[in-house]
Amino acid sequence: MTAQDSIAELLQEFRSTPRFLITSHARPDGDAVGSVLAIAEILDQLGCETQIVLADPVPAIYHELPGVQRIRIATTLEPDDTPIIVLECDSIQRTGLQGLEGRRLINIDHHASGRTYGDLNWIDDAACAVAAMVYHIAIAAKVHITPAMATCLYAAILSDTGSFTYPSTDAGTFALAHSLALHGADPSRIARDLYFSNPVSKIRLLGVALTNMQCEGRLAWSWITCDQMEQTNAVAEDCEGVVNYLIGIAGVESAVFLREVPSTNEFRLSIRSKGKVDVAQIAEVFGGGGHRSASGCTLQGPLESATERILAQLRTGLC
Ligand SMILES: [Mn+2]
Repeated sequence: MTAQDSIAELLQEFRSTPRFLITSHARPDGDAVGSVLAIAEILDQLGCETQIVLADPVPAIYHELPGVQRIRIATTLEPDDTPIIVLECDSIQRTGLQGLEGRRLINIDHHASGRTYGDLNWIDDAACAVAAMVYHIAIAAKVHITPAMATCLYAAILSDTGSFTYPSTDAGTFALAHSLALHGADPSRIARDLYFSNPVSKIRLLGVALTNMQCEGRLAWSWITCDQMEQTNAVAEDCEGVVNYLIGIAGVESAVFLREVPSTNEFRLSIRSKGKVDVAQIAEVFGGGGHRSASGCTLQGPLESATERILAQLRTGLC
């Protein structure tokens, strides 16, 4: 099915259904937050009632996005027959929500590890962000791209392309950014909210993570324990982006950052690659997923064994 066919199928669904519940993945990132807000606004204009539910709170750097107060945090959905639009999730487990089983699901995703678990599925692993797919839906639906919608989509694309640096960034990405700026997205204002509004805890935590860093040939890795989180007064979202400093080292091909999850024996991993190693595949070995150059998964502790298991996979990938 072509993208046009997928969009036509989605629009038919949107125009014939009075209400939708919209969700995205647990520990939402910029693409998750920006895309749920933008698609909610498209559906408003199409006359649908919507509610947005996420399993985890919106990170502070996205609190300025227009409409963010519409997002409700819950981990269990009431039994109901409202169809659910699931954005940016390669499986229903990724939502972190209970109660999706048996519901009508509309799956819109761009992960290499994406699965067709929905009743309708549009998966485009070439899309730089789900927000880019949402933009194409807005154009096809002929809705008005408001400054609010443009801001949410631009913020999502800015964060999901690593500020226009990942391999998915091409001329089309800039055409999209150009259009969104014309429709009222303010690039410097959005960059200030995303990159120049960090809590001091995040910078202190970064200091500890960089002190922990190990570098061996083409591999770099680091970690943060629960004790170190407490010492720096940090919260889980402060760990976002630490891995990018590791992959930023000259000669490093793959990098991994491990964060200890409180009250479990688990570590949450962020994995990056400059392209030689497909880290989506490696994350899938451990039940995770993502993109060729950016992925994540969860491993059982202790730290030493979790580190050894992921490094063994990354070393094999580099051979
Ligand atoms: Mn994304």
